[in-house]
Amino acid sequence: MSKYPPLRLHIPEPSGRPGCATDFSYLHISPAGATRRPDVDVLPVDTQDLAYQLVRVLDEDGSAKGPWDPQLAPDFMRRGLKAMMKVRVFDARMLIAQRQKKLSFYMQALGEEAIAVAHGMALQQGDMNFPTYRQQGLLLSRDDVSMVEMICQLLSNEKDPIQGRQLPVMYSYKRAGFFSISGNLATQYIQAVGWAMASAIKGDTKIASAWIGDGSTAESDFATALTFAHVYRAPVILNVVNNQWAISTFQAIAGGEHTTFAARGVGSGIASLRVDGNDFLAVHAASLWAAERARRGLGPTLIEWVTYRAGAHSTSDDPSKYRPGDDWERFPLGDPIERLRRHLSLLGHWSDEEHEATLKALEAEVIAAQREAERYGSLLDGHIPSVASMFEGVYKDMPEHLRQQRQQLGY
Ligand SMILES: Cc1ncc(C[n+]2csc(CCOP(=O)(O)OP(=O)(O)O)c2C)c(N)n1
Ligand SMILES: [Mg+2]
Repeated sequence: MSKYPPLRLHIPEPSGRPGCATDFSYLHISPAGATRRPDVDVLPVDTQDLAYQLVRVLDEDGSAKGPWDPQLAPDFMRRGLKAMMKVRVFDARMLIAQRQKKLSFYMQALGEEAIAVAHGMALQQGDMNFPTYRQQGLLLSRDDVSMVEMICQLLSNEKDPIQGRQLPVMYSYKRAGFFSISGNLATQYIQAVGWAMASAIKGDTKIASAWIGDGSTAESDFATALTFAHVYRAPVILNVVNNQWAISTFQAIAGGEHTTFAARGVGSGIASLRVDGNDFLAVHAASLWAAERARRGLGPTLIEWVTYRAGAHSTSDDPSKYRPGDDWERFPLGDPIERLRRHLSLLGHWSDEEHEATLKALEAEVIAAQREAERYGSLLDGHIPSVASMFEGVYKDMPEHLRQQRQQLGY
């Protein structure tokens, strides 16, 4: 007989269930302004404490505090606020279009808008993001990406730039620093590191930005990417968007319980930060810090963005089955749009009237873009790319067996 009791497997559980409030104390939220800001040439090992704290700038009352305040010009912040509002309006409208069966599938970034928008605004032309499906803010915050074209991709219509070969939301914009989204989670993380290594091998000045969700860090590609990034000091930013959920699976199942995702970076020899992802100023400041490290050849930075996926995982998901309905309202980091709005209002650079007018203008802009995109068809009217296009884009010279198959289809 063993002197020990029988072993038991520990199964992490979310701290809230439908009808029962979540105790968010597990997030260990530090006050705004409390976390130190080291120089960009800090050694990875000396960021250990930062991997367990939270970089925050915006206080509850809307004031900016502490060493991470990026001291942004009001116009820049107004641009950021408008871009976040645009993402939210766009998402709401596309969600309705999916319910109307005009598109087959949609994924919102509700509650996470600050991350992609403020990060994208910290990068430079030529840098390359390897995004997941929740970083539409990287595209919608740019002037050189047509909203009409994005909607054509969602509608899988005749003007879909990728001809229906990807799920809706899986955009691809090389010229806008947006690598094709992979439906196979985590694959893009290692590709981003490889792209960054290639940039360094060529002696270029461009950097890569890799994106992954909390749940997907459980994929082995995540660990492989960290090893390569560390060993070759790749000029890459390793973003982990911890929105607490991976469809219906709580982040603790991917290993977030009693530790942080940022700590994975430090453990791999990578400078790491844990940042309030709903704080536009903190996201921008941390992104600039990491971009500067990468560009100066100081190595990769892993950033865990703490946020909350306020909406359903996708249009195929019903979160009321697995979590409390009012979680987002009680989430201690609040709503990213409301927080920047409060800050700008406090500075006298935004008003309720301007907010309402902006919302109206954005709604009109999205509706107009949708109308134009629908002229080229939608799933509802069956105006999808020609079947013949299925045979294009793989082979330079079409092999005989494909030529025959195409002929059999009458093309
Ligand atoms: C390799 C792989 N495994 C599983 C899936 C199915 N899947 C799609 S999204 C998702 C959840 C991902 O969660 P997370 O990484 O936290 O990202 P989030 O959706 O929260 O942004 C899963 C399991 C997939 N697409 N690819
Ligand atoms: Mg997640």
